Amino acid sequence: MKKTSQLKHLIHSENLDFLMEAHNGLSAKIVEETGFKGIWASGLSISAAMGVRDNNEASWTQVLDVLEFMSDATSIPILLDGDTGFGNFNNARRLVKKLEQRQIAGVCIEDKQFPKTNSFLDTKAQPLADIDEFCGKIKAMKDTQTDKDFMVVARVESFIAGWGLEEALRRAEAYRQAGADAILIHSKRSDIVEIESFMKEWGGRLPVVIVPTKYYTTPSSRFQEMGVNLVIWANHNLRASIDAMKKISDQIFREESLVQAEGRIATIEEVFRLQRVDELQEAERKYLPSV
Ligand code: SPV
Ligand code: MG
Repeated sequence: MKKTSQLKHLIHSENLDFLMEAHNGLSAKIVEETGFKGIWASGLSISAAMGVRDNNEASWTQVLDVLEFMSDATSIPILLDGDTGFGNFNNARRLVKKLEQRQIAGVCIEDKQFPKTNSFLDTKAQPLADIDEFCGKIKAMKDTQTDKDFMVVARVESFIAGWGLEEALRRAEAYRQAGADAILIHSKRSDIVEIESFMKEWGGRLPVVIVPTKYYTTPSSRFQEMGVNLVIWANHNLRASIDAMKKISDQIFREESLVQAEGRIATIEEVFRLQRVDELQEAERKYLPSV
């Protein structure tokens, strides 16, 4: 099945499905090997891995380069965190064109303003996009895609920006009418009060995607009961790698030796395996002149 159709299926199936975050080719491969059926190409994680902030400091083509490696390395679908679409409708539709060329299965855009700010940063109010402008962006993206199964997910940031349920529903309905394939409803509360209230009133008009980073103590069975279609584990490979890198750097720095470190990290052979060195060796036997 095409990657777009795989993602469409995950979004539409009755079962609760999960996307796991990846931020480069290696992490994307690990996510696939683990058994996940799809990948979240997280804006936070990709920017952090590049050493910059989640404020569109990395250009959209730099993000595209990372995605190309992720897509080439895997056969499961990737949903890109497309932030605000990197500009107006015109930038967003060009993004769709370039994503399709790289076999990216879908993109999520959020109704904030460029340059965006991470939803969990409390530094200042997060201004929302004008509804009509955002609807025009969704329409332009849907009109641009050439694969009918490419997914455009509209992310509603009303709760994040301090608005109530009414505003969230008004926006989600407008985005549905503009042609969005699914709604991502985001919340930074540590409980599911906002998500629950939205799910009740939304009534399954379109599939719903959630990101339970802050309400992580909620059992996934509860999400299924509420009628959520897709859950995104949004940044956990990045955070795991930060921890692992800090620990091993610290140990090697202090001990000025590799003796204790060696047994605590992946072997070089494992690196080769993940790079598919075996495939190249086989190709060399086939294509290089034998000596
Ligand atoms: C991301 O992973 O970059 C997201 C999800 O947008 S969140 O950080 O929860 O806003
Ligand atoms: Mg993001």
